[in-house]
Amino acid sequence: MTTTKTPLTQMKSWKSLADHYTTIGDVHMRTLFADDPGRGERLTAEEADLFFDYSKNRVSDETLKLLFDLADESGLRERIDAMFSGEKINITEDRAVLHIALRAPRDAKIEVDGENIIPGVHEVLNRMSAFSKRIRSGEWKGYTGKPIKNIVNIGIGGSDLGPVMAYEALKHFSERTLTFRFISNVDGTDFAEAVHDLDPTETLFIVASKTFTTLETMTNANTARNWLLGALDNAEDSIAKHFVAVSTNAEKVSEFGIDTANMFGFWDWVGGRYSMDSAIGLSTMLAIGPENFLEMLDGFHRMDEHFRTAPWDKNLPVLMALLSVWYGNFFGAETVAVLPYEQYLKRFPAYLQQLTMESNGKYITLNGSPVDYSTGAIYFGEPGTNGQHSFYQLIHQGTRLIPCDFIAFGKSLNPLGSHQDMLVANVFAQSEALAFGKTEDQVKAEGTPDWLVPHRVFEGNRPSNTILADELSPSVLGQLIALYEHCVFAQGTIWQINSFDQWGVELGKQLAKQIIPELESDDLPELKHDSSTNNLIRRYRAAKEK
Ligand code: G6Q
Repeated sequence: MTTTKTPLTQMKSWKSLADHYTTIGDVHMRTLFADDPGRGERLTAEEADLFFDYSKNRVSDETLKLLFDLADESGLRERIDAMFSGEKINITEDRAVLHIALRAPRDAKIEVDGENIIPGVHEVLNRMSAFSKRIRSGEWKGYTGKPIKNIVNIGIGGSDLGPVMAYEALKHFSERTLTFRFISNVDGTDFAEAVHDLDPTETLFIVASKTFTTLETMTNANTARNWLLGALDNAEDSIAKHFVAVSTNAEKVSEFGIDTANMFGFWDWVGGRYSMDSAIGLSTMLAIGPENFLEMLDGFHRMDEHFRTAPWDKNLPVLMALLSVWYGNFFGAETVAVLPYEQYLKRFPAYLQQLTMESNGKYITLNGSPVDYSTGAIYFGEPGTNGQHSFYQLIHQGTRLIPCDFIAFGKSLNPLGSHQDMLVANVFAQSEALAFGKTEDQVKAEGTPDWLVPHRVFEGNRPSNTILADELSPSVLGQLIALYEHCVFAQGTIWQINSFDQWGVELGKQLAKQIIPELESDDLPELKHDSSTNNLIRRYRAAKEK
């Protein structure tokens, strides 16, 4: 299936932006702020608990107008409506894209193939809540009668990154008598280290896999089963007490030996990297409790409604998306740094790496033709202030333009003396330094010797957004995630790509399946790869035998 649409670079608004870039591209933010002193208050937007300051960007009102024209000409409004109404916009997999249904209220109505999917969503949420209460209260007992103390999520990619990130982000709200671990890598070390101090009789495994066929997850799940059975005299009926599954594939779940009564389902209209608020978030609910989980869903929903209804100039995800397109396609920026000044968000950049790059790392348009412009940027980041003592140098004085998203909070969940003031002072100092820099005259006025002056000049004009909220809560986390989810979709819409498939991960998976027996067989089989791969396989086999 293909869609007909004016190619991006032939759109009127695109051409106007290209023209406009020649006049504004070099204008310094010092000038933009000097000419418009109210800019810092004006170029802001607010929704739910998030305050968004986008004034420190290389844009004028004209730039914004042209970017909004681009959103219109790209049919963004229609695409948003199509997504929310359950149209199968993931055309290469013939699927609707309805993560927004996972957080829709009970009385909402969204149809897929003629069926309202909302009652099913709430039915699973109810089952997750009932199960979480049984585990958290100690009512659910392991095979030997002991309550569960350890919860181990086994999953990878979308079935791991969201749960890990959310657990870390909301640790403050978590039940501290429970221990949470996450196993994703097929590297045996991940499993060994995760369970080395755990008692199998007090451990519950959540096998989280949409397909229930993923090599890494099934390998780890089998190892977990053997680990448990090894401690319980191979009592197969212990599995029901120590394993639950989160999946769309009931058949494979029961083949593995998990009672489907202990399975929490979701649907093919939830993409892996958009699934942390589905049953894939069971570990999150076990950690923070059903009420907090529902509060998080409410935060997502508030951002969903905002994205669906707000005009572009107030629409946080759309503003973020348009700014990133502006830098990526007109300034040649290749990356975006996400810099949360909140230790609990330490895994947020890693989570966003998948959300952004697996979604928008595509060079083929919805029409099936190659793009002639850049698409998805490289997202990376670390929590502040740590990053400042590491890679920020390149953002300040390197040769590349790296737009930054700073995320900061008014209050700390762990108030300690003046820590929070110091933390937040650093956020504001960074965005100020990036935007305005330090001129040669300023450096000289400090008495710097002439030869050292060029090294100490900061040219500035480096853009950033600042997202400010009062405090990190389950709802605020939901708002932040939905903000980036919708930003990704808006970017993908402008680039005319499908943000919801991931064919790029397939080839490596297929080849690995072919290579596994070549590493495991007793005798060296005939190798038919290229000379490099053949040689590496031989070296590995030799190393194994040493
Ligand atoms: C996400 C991707 C991918 C997926 C994992 C795990 O959008 O599709 O990261 O989540 O490969 O897949 P399963 O949940 O099927 O094991």
